[in-house]
Amino acid sequence: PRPRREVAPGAVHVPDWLNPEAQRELVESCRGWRGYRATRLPGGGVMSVRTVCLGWHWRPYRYTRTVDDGSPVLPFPGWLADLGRRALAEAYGAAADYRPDVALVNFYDAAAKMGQHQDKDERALDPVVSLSLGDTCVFRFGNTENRNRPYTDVELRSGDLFVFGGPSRLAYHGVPKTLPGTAEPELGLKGRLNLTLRVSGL
Ligand code: MD5
Ligand code: FE
Repeated sequence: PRPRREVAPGAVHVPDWLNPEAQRELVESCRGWRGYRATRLPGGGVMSVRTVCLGWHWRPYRYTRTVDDGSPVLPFPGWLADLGRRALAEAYGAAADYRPDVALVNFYDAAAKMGQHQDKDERALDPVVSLSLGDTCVFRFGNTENRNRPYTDVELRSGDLFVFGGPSRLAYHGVPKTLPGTAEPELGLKGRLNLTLRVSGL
């Protein structure tokens, strides 16, 4: 990987953390998880990303044990928790007692984006581990007060790791756009996948 960069206290970007083979394997795992769906928002909107959840099902304001159609949530694999611990060690430079039990896997097609929001549906404030695959995106890392300026735009590329902890855990953030066609053809992914590993506290 290239050197880690602390974008804000507790927010660490490690470009190029996953090598091409590890990226291909993770894309294959994402393909195997079935049931990607657009999440409906309480205000009547529908998110443009398609999501599949592991461990717990996320819907705005809460985590549930079952998917909305009543089917069980896919399991959170042990190897993914191990990857999360390695990610934390890499970002913070210290072995970590980190036990993620939820993953949100988001697929972005060329038109998808994610508005500025806080991730505060988790009952625990452990760090969030974010892994990016496929097309590059513009990631907007903001402040803890509101969804407007000041913010910093960071390009996240395939293989990049980002860890959000400490004072950055509740920062507003979003994805104003992806850059279609920027993925390496060898990856075999059209669009962008982002995995976030979280501790539900449930
Ligand atoms: C993405 N996904 O690139 C982002 C990466 C989401 C989401 O935002 O909710 O699925 S995760 C970014 C994140 C998580 C927790 C805290 C902060 C950022 N932060 O403090 O900026 O698709
Ligand atoms: Fe988020």
